Amino acid sequence: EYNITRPKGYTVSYHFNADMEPHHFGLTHPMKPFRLTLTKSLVTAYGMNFAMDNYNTRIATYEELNSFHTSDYLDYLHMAPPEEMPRDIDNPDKEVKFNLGGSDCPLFHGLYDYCSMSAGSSLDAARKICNKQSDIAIAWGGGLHHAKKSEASGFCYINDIVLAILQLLRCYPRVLYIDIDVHHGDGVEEAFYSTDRVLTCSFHKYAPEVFFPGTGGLDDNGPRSEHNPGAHHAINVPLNDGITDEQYAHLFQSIIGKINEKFRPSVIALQCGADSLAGDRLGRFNLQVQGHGACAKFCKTFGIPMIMFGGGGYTPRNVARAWAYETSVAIEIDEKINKIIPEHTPWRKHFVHEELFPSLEQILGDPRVNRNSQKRLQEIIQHVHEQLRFVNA
Ligand code: TV1
Ligand code: CA
Ligand code: ZN
Repeated sequence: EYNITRPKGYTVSYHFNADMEPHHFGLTHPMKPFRLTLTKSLVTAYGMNFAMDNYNTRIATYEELNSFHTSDYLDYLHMAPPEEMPRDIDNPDKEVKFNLGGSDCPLFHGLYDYCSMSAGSSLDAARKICNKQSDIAIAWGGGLHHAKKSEASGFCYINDIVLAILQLLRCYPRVLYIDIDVHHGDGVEEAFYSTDRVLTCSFHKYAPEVFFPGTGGLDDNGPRSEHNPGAHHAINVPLNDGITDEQYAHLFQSIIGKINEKFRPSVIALQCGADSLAGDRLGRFNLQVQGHGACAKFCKTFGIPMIMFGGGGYTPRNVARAWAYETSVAIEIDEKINKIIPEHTPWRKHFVHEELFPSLEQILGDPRVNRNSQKRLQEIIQHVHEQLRFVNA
């Protein structure tokens, strides 16, 4: 309909598993797997599928999950009875130990399959990048950055990002991990504390005690022992409520631009958590679809391979908008889509009475009071640039 053609000179792949959608964390739980289907239908409504290689992804194997997660954790994740079943009297303290069950990480029916599907998508994406069969691989079903090797945390059970990066490390010398979810990417950061082959950089709302997970201060750069080659390779950008597109773009470009110069990554892993958008049920920022998408757009200018993962995002229609827009950035039709919009709004098929990219006013949620002063943001940039003196490719 919009005559969408493949980008010239590079390949984009889209990794999707339709069987993730029927899984439910619970009626009131903020994580809604149907946002993945919503995104896919929007991408298809624009004909963007014609510009990409589309893969139905497989389930990750136990052995693959085991490349990061411990066997005792995986075994319990596999056999734990769903919440509504009687508790297993032989394993009274395992659920506490592994942080399974309870409100954030409930034990729902089909949980292990759901986790294996999310990980399978991210692993497929990583393999396509390794094989050079794809230059930008999209895995919106992944991005579950809080999971630890033997612990579930913050809606995340299996850390698909860590698994994917471990794959990338087999074929590329240096991986840059960037995390624009409103929460701190603690699980990925911690997994690579001891290597200088992965540099992690998370932008997030930071208010210890008040906002999850409470880590990721400006001075948190991982264990700083003399013998740790990974020292200084964890960068954190702590932010306050209400940050705007303009401020975020400035921060992102000066920090990621500098990291690119110093670290010289061979590949980028970008976690695109959409809970940093305005109007998110859990988030606190004021980013619009364009401001969020500008991060992917900037990363793309480096001309190195990239995986784009999903992550958080709790206002499903906005998640679909952001990830569909970021898909259009990957195939370089974002300008075209923006021009077409005034005449055709296929979005209406899905979201009656709402338009996607009005050019002037902001559309997502009510703006929050901006608690980020220019002075503070300048200090953050300065601080990060100083830290990067210790980083060399
Ligand atoms: C069930 C029903 C669970 C309603 C959880 C918000 C709910 C939250 C719910 C919720 C909620 C959190 C904590 C407190 C730690 C707990 C995918 C000491 C309205 C990547 C994970 C946030 C974010 C976890 C995940 C956080 C991601 N916030 N309603 N739970 N305890 N947990 O604060 O980074 O986006 O909120
Ligand atoms: Ca983040
Ligand atoms: Zn989040």
